[in-house]
Amino acid sequence: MGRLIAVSNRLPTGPNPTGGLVVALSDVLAGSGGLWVGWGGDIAEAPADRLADLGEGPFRRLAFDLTAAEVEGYYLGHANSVLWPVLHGRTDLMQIASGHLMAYKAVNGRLARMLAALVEPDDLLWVHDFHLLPLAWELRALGVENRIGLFLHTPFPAPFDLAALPNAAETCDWLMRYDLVGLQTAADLRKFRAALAAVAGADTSDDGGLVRLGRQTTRAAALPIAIDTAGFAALAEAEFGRLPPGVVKSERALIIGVDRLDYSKGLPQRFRAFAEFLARNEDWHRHVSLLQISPPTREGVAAYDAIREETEVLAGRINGAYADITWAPLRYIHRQIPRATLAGLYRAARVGLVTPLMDGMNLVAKEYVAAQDPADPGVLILSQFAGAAEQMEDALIVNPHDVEQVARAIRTALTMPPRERHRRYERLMAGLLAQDVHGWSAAFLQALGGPRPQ
Ligand code: GDG
Repeated sequence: MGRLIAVSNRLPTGPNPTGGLVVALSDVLAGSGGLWVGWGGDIAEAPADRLADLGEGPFRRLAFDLTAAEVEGYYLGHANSVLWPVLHGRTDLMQIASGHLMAYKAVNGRLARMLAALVEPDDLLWVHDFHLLPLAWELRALGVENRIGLFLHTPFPAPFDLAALPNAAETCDWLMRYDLVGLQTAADLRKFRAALAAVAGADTSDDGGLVRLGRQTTRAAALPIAIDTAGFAALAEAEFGRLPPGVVKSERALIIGVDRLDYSKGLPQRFRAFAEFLARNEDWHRHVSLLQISPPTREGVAAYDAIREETEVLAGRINGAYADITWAPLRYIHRQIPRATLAGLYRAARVGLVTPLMDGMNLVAKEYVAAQDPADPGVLILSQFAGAAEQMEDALIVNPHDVEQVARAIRTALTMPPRERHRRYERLMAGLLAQDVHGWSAAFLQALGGPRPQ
């Protein structure tokens, strides 16, 4: 194999970038002399046709810039105001603008030209996520014949939702130019095949995963992303002891929620379920608190301003109704906290509350379990609509729309006997150890490097 070239919207930044994806790809990138290409986060005056070499680190990083207009059209516009809602079944939130679609294509076209200039014949290209759907199409147009794989971190939509895109058939055509399209779950794979057949008339009769459309053939596979289980467990164990005094109070049970502030994560429904739990369980007043950590994301997109408003109003209302002079039932943090602190907090929490309305995988569910103390593990409550639910059947699986059911699950989790907590934790943890992020990246690269789909 030649070099691995990873391409994503955002380049991992900082002196010591963390996160499972970076951990997983670091070894392969370093071992193959490979590189990672992405937006460095800078805003340029004019579209630049050159990548900046950020040099040092575990692997080589090459950054491109975006202009303010490109951030508006490509990133906040077509990617986050059209594709993200469609991929999450929220076509009602789409903000279609032809100028945004043009900017999306222009950025992908420019990135393809910069990549084509540095690709060598044996390199493997691994493209990440919905920001870069046209990249393989653009690269093929420039004569790049290398293996190119896409991993889609989001769910894949039903045919009906995909059809709501302003360019549904073109989007299918883009996907067909990849040698491999990796999806999070078996359910997403089924929807991918159904949508390509319904929207573009693709032939999906092959049961080996090949999809054919005109002269193009691609391979689609369910390759669920995972975490660096052992590394995260060790981090949580070390950091639990470093939590500031007062975070863990022996008389008070902690419930934790961690989600970018996104409408797909179901925060209003979660807060309503917690309020329902408080209303029905007076014996738990003063003995439980929900810590919700929700760093800001995609600010400036109207739907994100709206979810922030709704979440803050609900949080204020719950504390107004239930708090007393020594206890607030809900602590809501709208800032990013350090990853190490997060790991310690997961371990301190009796309950992990992960209730998205729609989620590609949801790594928080996996991190919460990996962080638990094996001698006294907490309980995961998990939405049936998170991709993670396909693998994590030993969580308390809930319908996030059903606030009464989630309220009951909170009580079940808080009162679960130790034997059952251990049984569920051990099965979940065995799954996370057997399928970690190193296995995931190896599986993707093996599928990408295997026989070319014909
Ligand atoms: C997309 C898909 C898919 C969160 N708050 C803080 C913080 N985080 C970290 C978590 C976790 C990550 O961010 C979030 O990952 P998720 O998987 O939960 O969700 P998305 O951001 O929506 O990710 C998703 C994922 O891609 C991978 O394929 O699972 O479905 O939507 O690692 O720990 N980290 C720090 N401070 C915070 O305040 N340091």
